[in-house]
Amino acid sequence: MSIAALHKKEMAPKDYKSDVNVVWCPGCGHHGILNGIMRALSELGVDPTNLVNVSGIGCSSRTPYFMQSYKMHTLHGRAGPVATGVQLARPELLVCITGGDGDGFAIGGGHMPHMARRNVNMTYILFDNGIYGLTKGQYSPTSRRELKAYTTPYGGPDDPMNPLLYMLTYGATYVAQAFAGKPKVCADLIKGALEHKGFSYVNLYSQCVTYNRIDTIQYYRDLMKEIPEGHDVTDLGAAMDIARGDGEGHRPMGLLYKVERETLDERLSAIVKMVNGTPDYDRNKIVNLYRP
Ligand SMILES: Cc1ncc(C[n+]2csc(CCOP(=O)(O)OP(=O)(O)O)c2C)c(N)n1
Ligand SMILES: [Mg+2]
Repeated sequence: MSIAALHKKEMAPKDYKSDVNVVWCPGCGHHGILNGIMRALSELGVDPTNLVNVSGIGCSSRTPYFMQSYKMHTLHGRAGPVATGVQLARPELLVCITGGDGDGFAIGGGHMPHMARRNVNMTYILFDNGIYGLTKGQYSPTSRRELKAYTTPYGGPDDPMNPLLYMLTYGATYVAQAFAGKPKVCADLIKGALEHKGFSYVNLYSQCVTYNRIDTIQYYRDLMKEIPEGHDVTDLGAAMDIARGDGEGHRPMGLLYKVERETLDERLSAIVKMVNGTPDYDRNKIVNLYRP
């Protein structure tokens, strides 16, 4: 997708809302992220008929229902491969995944590195509440050890993973983080992600007021620290240092990394062009090379 080439439409953020009732708990951070997404779409003037929102399963994965766009609510953890297929089949559309920490990093974890290393031209917005919300409170790969969940009533045995370091390591070309209590910051980072050519990943902390009672909005307010001005977003080493944390227990808020790299659809179309432009290309000959 090139956002500049898309058909534009002037719409207020609330116009991106569908007529499906938002069923999240009152006070859930997911509301703030939804507002941030709609604000970003409005500022970019995205025509909802140019947008495909793909999700897996979870409270956060219900986002496509609440918004105007084409959408696919797929299987738990499988938004990535489905969205990759959509992007390759219809590269002229804007493709976006919305989903949770369980969906993305537990059952869907096997797909994450491949979206990043292949630089699939789409955006992944991860609602990170450190819990499985929809299934009523099991600990997730991003839960803190202190969290007493149904599956870890005495606290967890595992250290949480670091989604930012993970995405930087595997080659995502846009990596950002914020929290639901700052919808304007979320909107700005999502806007940048949607405009970016390549795989953009936005990690958005979200308070789960029902099943994760320790990661409260106040906890996130104290936890998040804006990335200092002057950070060079093209410096991978500097981005990784920031992703590791400041040593005082804070987590970064803002844009960590943004670079240009060839996307999967560009590389595939180059291969197709090469094959079509080779007069003596014989598909069977090449296939036969691999036969015993
Ligand atoms: C194959 C499969 N396994 C398990 C489930 C049950 N399940 C549904 S949602 C979910 C976890 C959701 O957590 P997360 O992705 O963090 O989203 P949240 O609800 O917290 O927004 C699980 C385990 C399922 N639907 N399908
Ligand atoms: Mg979750």
